Amino acid sequence: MLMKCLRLKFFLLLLILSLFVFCLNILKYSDIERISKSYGENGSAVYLNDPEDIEVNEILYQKTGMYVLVSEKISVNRSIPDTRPTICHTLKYSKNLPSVSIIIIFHNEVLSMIKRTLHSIWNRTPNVMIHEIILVNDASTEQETYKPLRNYVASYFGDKIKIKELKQRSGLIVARLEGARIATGEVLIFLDSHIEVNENWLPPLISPIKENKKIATVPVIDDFSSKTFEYFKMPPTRGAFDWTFTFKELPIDDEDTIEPFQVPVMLGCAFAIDRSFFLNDLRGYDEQLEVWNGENYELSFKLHLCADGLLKVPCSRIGHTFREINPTRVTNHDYVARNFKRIAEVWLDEFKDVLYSRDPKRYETVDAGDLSKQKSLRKQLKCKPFVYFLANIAKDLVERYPPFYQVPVFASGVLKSLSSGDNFCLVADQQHEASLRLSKCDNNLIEPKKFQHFSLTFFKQIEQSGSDLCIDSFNMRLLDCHYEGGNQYWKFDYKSKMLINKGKFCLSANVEMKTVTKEICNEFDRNQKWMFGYFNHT
Ligand code: UD2
Ligand code: MN
Repeated sequence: MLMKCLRLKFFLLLLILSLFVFCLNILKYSDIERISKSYGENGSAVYLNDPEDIEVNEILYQKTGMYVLVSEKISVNRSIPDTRPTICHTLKYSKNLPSVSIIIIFHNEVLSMIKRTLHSIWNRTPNVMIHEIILVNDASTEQETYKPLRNYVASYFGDKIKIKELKQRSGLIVARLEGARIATGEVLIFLDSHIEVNENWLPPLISPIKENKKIATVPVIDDFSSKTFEYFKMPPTRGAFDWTFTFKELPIDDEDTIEPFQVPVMLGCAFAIDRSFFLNDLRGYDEQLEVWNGENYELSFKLHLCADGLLKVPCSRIGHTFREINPTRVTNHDYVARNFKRIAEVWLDEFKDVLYSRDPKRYETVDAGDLSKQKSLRKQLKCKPFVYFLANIAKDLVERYPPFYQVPVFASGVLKSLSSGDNFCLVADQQHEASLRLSKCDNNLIEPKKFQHFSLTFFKQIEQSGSDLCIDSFNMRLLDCHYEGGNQYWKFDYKSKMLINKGKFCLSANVEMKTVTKEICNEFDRNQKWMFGYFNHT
């Protein structure tokens, strides 16, 4: 009897439970119904009808660069289209990915947009992967506006979200560093405060960092309108710049690729990097960069020249809105020129003059400040010369935005030995591994026969003209030009007339044997002195 009663009770309990689940489902569906009728779902555009709203909205736009009333109409949990290539849906990622600290900085940003940024992360990220989210308020001026934020995040997201208030306006570079310093996750993710992350954005973004800590990764950046908030899918591109340091994009060969690929520079609004690598090895950003702009170049150059580079991950996507009017700018001095000059002085080598030549007055008058810390960091990390970046990572940047109006060769024609009065020139067969010899110089010193025709190129390689072969100091033969400096990097010293490799070896003629070798440089050795048929002095 007792058993029967218990069984009945059990069934009743089960029935009540099923009813409860059923009701919950109905609620859930009606919720979806409600949301699908609300504004901006699936990333669609939203417009205002009420003339009064439209007027207020325009006033707020001038202040914030966004249609504030439109943003407020849209749910913080709105859906956006999944813009990933379809193959991404089937990829599997390790369960043991590093924990992440997400750092979001803001100064005077639209509150409803900050909230949507947070909710998009919350909704589209496996919760266990989020170690913490750190919001850094870079001393926004209308503090009252942001007061409710503390309670809001506590009630929606619990204690995973921390807010750090900066006492004084520090600019986005220092604000990010302040966030990074209190972060305790293994990987840092830096985000702007007006973004919407897309489906499963995080695992693909940090997977490459689990494999190699000496890189940073960026997602493909989609765009949404700062007026209608319509969400647009964007193609994957390679970030680059022209010689005014304006951000530009270069194409990639295969837009459907899902493999992470190297890109020259990042935009800056979203990237992931190992915390210890960023703070301890790369020493974060140059802390003297002010307010906004340039830090994305600085970090990208460091990554390529001193570590293993910067990868874009096609399966990770984040929407960001670019504003035409920006409330975060400061107008009392040209901090952008100062930032650019700091970066140019430290990282650009001889190419800094290319940047300055585009606006000489601006750069002459601006003081870059003390650079000793940055310069010694570059030495300490044994970073490659800037030409490596141009030649290997951004070769098409040079083609599209030639640093010189015409990419020059520094010298060309015959390469004549000054060793004796015998008129001997360098010659080599036009083939891989060809050895270097001396023979009587062609009469035409500027346009000699092709086996005697060499150029000291823009990339400081001695190329046999018309071939893709370069003098390689490894075995002193012609090898395929590799644009990576090292054995193929030759500096011509005008004064001593020596061609110097790796700072110590010099191209040397042996007139008796009719051969060419590398010897330890010696200014007094006539065999090490050379002359090109033609020098380009521009
Ligand atoms: C881009 C980047 C941005 C940054 C910048 C270069 C994208 C899409 N955005 O400009 O991340 O790399 O280039 O510096 O890649 N902020 C502060 N304090 C300030 C100024 C700005 O906290 O003094 C915040 C601001 O609220 C925002 C973030 O920094 O969350 C980036 O500023 P932005 O959105 O004005 O920069 P954006 O997107 O035009
Ligand atoms: Mn932004």
